[in-house]
Amino acid sequence: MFNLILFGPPGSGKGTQSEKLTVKYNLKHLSTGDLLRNEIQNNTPLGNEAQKHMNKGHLVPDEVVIGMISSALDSNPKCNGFLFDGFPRTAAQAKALDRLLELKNAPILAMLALEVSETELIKRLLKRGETSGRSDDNNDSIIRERIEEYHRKTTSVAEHYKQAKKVVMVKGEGSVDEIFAALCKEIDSRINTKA
Ligand code: B4P
Repeated sequence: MFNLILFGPPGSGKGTQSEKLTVKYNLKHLSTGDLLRNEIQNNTPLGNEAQKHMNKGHLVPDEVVIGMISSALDSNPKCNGFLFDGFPRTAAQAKALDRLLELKNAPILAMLALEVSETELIKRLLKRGETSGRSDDNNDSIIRERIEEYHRKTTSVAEHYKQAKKVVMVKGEGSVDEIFAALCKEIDSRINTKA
């Protein structure tokens, strides 16, 4: 079993690349963004709480997100490994994930960090906002707030994994296939070293 974290600012392509990586490596995709949007769509109390934060471009409280991930891990005891997409996003989430994975004796193979310029991020998210129906994508100031929130609370998560020498920086600009090939090269070299 091996686990990967796909890391990067909003719009860096985490969701896009996760779809391809989970197929190639037979991993269970855990996107906290998708899990939260699912709760919102189902009009659950958790979804209603999450929506208030997401609509402002803010992160959802740690305890909500950690609880969701913990039950998703428990619901998939037999999978080949997990691809965490958009999680962890705070230092508290990173510590909680360490504890949860320790219990399963299933460490993180790598944190793959996508690097994309701010101009490109804003362009991509506004473009997605034209069709996605996502209220956090179609407003320039909410998008900027999401990027600010990333700098305030999320960039430090990479430091946590740098200490364990797990962080791999990958250029997130170029075609989807080029970026996918670069990610696979990094993953394969780590799987081969482990074997
Ligand atoms: P998320 O759903 O995680 O995702 P995202 O930040 O919108 O971006 P992602 O990087 O996945 O972008 P994508 O591939 O789709 O977060 C949404 C919100 O949920 C957060 O703001 C927060 O409020 C909440 N949340 C989620 N997780 C949380 C957590 N752990 N703790 C607290 N709160 C949490 O790509 C974006 C666009 O770019 C797409 O349209 C795509 O087609 C395009 N694109 C992708 N790759 C491209 C390429 N190479 N070239 C050109 N365009 C590309």
